Amino acid sequence: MTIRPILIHPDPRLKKLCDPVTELTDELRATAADMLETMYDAPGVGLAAPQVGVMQRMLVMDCIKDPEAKPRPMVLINPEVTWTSDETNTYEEGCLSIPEQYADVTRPAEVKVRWMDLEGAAQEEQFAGLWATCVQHEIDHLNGKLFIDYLTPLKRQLITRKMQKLKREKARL
Ligand code: K1U
Ligand code: ZN
Repeated sequence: MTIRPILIHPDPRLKKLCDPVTELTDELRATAADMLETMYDAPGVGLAAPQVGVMQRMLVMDCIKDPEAKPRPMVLINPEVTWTSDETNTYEEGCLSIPEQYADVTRPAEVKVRWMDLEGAAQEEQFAGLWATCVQHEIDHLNGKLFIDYLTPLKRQLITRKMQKLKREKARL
């Protein structure tokens, strides 16, 4: 398994609609394993394939934050939201592609999601709490949407300028 570099905003790949997965290949399984390792290393609770430059509809997540608890690594292929609650929840979100920037985002508090697992079996589950926020944040990535797209144009521009500066500084090292 390999820790892959995470793309930093702004990057055109983070704004693109990802393609559905049509075949469960060994390459896709290796990508999923690398994504989980990359997510745990970051550390993060989720990661979407485009964040590592893979333009396919796959995400990983594990929102068990307690280091004493058993981890629950999940791989979701072609995920689809099939139901959203009317109740909403506001969470101060961050993003591994927008390091050290956080902002409140309001989303449905609970969602039901259908996906295919790495064995090709259909799965459906209702998520709440951090799991619900995370899965929606990751599905947004597959649609080329970032959490800053929920902010005002001014706030989004401020964060984008900070990221451009960070990328220039990193390139100079
Ligand atoms: O997609 C990403 O960039 C990962 C992101 C997912 C996310 C989950 C929930 C709310 C917003 C964004 C993160 O994992 S940000 C890091 C994070 O939330 C975290 C990191 C370590 C421990 C606990 C949480
Ligand atoms: Zn993100």
